Amino acid sequence: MRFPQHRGLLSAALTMTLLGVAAPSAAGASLADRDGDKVFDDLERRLAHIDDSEAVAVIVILRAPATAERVHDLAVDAGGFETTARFSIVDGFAARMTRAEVRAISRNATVAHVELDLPVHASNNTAQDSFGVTKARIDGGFDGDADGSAATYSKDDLVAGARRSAPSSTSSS
Ligand SMILES: [Ca+2]
Repeated sequence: MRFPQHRGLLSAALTMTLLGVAAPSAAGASLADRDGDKVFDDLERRLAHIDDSEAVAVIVILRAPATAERVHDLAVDAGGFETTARFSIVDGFAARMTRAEVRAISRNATVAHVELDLPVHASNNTAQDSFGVTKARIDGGFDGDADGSAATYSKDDLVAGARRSAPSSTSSS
């Protein structure tokens, strides 16, 4: 499934929530459609610098499920672009489109927006304050201080950690 390798405002937010994926490396102003034409700013910049016949990888987010029939009809209406993946977690699909195809599909009422299809990078840093030792320390107010000096560490201070145990063997030999 190609979904985790794509980015975009909606898809990235959902991906981060479900899979612990961090914000795209190029996050920021690019993940916006400031002129409201349903084509993200970074895609518009890219389209401005390609030939009419060149296709770019895009993600199209729909306002309805990306059924095979719906995506096929959108492709026919917009000029016959190549669809590379359909998504079920979000209503959308990936495709390769020319500038004219992007403009055509963005005018369709079923389309929420069109964005560049670029890589994202996995990270698990954001969960540290929500689970495990850090969460327990925050909720319980534990600072590990047992020697009377919270600003320093000594052999008398307390240390907590988490260890993942190997599954017990079920061998019957
Ligand atoms: Ca735009």
